[in-house]
Amino acid sequence: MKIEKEKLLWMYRTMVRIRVFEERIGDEFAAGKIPGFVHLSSGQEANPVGVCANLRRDDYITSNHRGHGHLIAKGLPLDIMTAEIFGKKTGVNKGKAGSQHLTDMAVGCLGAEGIQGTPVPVAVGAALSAKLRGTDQVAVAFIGDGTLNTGRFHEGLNLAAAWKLPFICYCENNTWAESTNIYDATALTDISQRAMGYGIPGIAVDGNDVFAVYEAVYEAVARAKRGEGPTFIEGRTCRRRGHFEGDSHLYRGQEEKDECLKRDPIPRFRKKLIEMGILTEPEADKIEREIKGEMDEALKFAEESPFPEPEEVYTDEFV
Ligand SMILES: Cc1ncc(C[n+]2csc(CCOP(=O)(O)OP(=O)(O)O)c2C)c(N)n1
Repeated sequence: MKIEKEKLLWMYRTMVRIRVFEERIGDEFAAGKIPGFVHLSSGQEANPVGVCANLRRDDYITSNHRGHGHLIAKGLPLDIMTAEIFGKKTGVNKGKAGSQHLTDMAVGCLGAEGIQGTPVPVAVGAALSAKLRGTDQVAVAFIGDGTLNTGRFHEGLNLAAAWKLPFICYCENNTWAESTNIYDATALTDISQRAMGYGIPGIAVDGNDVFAVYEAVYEAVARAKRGEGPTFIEGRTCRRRGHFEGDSHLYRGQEEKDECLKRDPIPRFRKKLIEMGILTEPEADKIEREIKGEMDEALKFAEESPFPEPEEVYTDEFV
């Protein structure tokens, strides 16, 4: 499939942006500057980028606890996102959402959710709204493999299939749900086969290959826009870090961790773009430098911003 140069460069830049963001947020958390929990998505960047490269700004996404990459790929600026994670008043949700509930309607993000499974019915609702309003918008729910056994997943996917809604369920299968492996908790580990139970297509792709993700989602978006209903896509990926920052991460063997580092989607994409003549080594290095500078600015903005006033604690709870 041919992807235009401008889009390929956006995809590369966005994958690097997510990696730089996540690694710096990890450092800031370790330095005690971030309240609450953070769950980083380093290693999984090809999934949000391959998905969101197919979406318009007015398409919808919902996300989970490991959501930073999804929001960055959908267009949320780093400064107001960093400020939000720092709990600051200038954050995209005025410092009241934090890492796990980042929301920005301006870029079609209906919210990250800390409760597993919730991204599915919320995105299905958005897909129903698009259908009723007669728009050609699509809605994507990002979930992890640990969410497949929740009732919300089943109820949402069933309804979306029955009503042929413009919905895509994208599952980042990193094979771990906290410290529980998919092989210990799920009988059918070839999870894209589950789609058969809903009467919809189920596709499995290498979630560390951004081209493979892009192509699968391209087809799913076209199907949704034709009014043929949802698609379930499994991106087979791996996380480079622990479940959350501070996780001792002892439940995974060294061999598996090393294997994940070798599967890094970013050098793989970079190499491919250089072979294709889209990018040169110096241009790729420049992109990385620029993004590090952008992140320095975002951190400065977050650190220098004030916390919300105590009297604001009950405002903006419902909008
Ligand atoms: C309904 C519900 N049950 C349990 C939890 C606790 N919990 C938080 S993250 C997580 C694992 C999620 O795994 P997965 O969906 O595979 O995503 P990953 O962390 O691998 O990205 C669990 C069980 C929760 N947040 N919500």
